[in-house]
Amino acid sequence: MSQRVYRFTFGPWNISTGADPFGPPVRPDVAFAAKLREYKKLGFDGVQLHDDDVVPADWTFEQTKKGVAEVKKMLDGEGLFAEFIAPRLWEDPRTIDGAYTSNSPADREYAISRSKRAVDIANMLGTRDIVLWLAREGTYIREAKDPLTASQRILDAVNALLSYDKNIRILGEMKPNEPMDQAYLPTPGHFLALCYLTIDPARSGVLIESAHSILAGLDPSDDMAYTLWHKKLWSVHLNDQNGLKYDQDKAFGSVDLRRAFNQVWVLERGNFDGCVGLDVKAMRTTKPADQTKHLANSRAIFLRLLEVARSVDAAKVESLRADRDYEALEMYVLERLMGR
Ligand code: XUL
Ligand code: MN
Repeated sequence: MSQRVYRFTFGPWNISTGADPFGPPVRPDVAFAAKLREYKKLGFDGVQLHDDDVVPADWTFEQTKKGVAEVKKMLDGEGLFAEFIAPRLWEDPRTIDGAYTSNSPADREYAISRSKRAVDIANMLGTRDIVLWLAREGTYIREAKDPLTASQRILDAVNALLSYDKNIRILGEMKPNEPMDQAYLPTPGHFLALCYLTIDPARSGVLIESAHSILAGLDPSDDMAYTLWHKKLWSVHLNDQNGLKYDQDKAFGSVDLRRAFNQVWVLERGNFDGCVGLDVKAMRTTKPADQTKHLANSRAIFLRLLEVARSVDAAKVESLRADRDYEALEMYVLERLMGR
């Protein structure tokens, strides 16, 4: 039986002030350095970063180089590695109408150059992975952009980054809606198809977030299985989601333990060797002293479900499948989940 050791990561945004669209922060801001000190204590190995989690986006190249070197020193000091850099292409005024798919040529140019700068930061931090969450590549009204042109523009942007640096990998993190009404390339399957059209399919893959698949009405473990089968699942954002509403980023397994189990089971069976990233939010009601509990809990649930996955009797599962006795198979899975 496999005894692979998983590496756990999360982003600094997962320790947050609790602000939401309807109310202000309810917890004091935690400094970046203080957040980094929490990682090892919580059992995490690496950090996922937006470009501007590392250094402000408007710094010159010289300032950037110096700032990134300082962050690298902080990471090294904590024994942490940077898993990926994600250009934050959704806050600057020049990304109001989208980044790569904006109708403004100048704004599209801004998005590409900011993404190239994220590649530079990745190199300085010693990671080759660039995550693209295409937050604003979509529309509020369908007629606002031409979807044929938009698809080509996303492909052109990915190609521009792949040719800018021959070593980096691009991981698309797809989400069907929010902030846009409807996103282009709304699922991992859509981005996967684009991967094969890029100038280097071997360096084009996906990061799958559980909640994003659920929002698309899909089962996250099936999305993971499909992309694992393509050998293109290079990272995950595990979390949970209570139905079709805003992106909730709930603690992993907190809504549907069986759905969470199926994700862990497929990652284990599929020999997933990326990092186990958790993209989870503390509840707004959480007191400052407890603001990392959701991270520790999500990791603990993953490890508990891993024990369950490793205890599954594969021969028994196969024989129940062969016998088409799915009632017994379901009961077997539920009993394993209840510790029997
Ligand atoms: C958005 C989302 C982001 C990305 C990082 O829904 O999941 O946090 O994971 O940019
Ligand atoms: Mn995410």
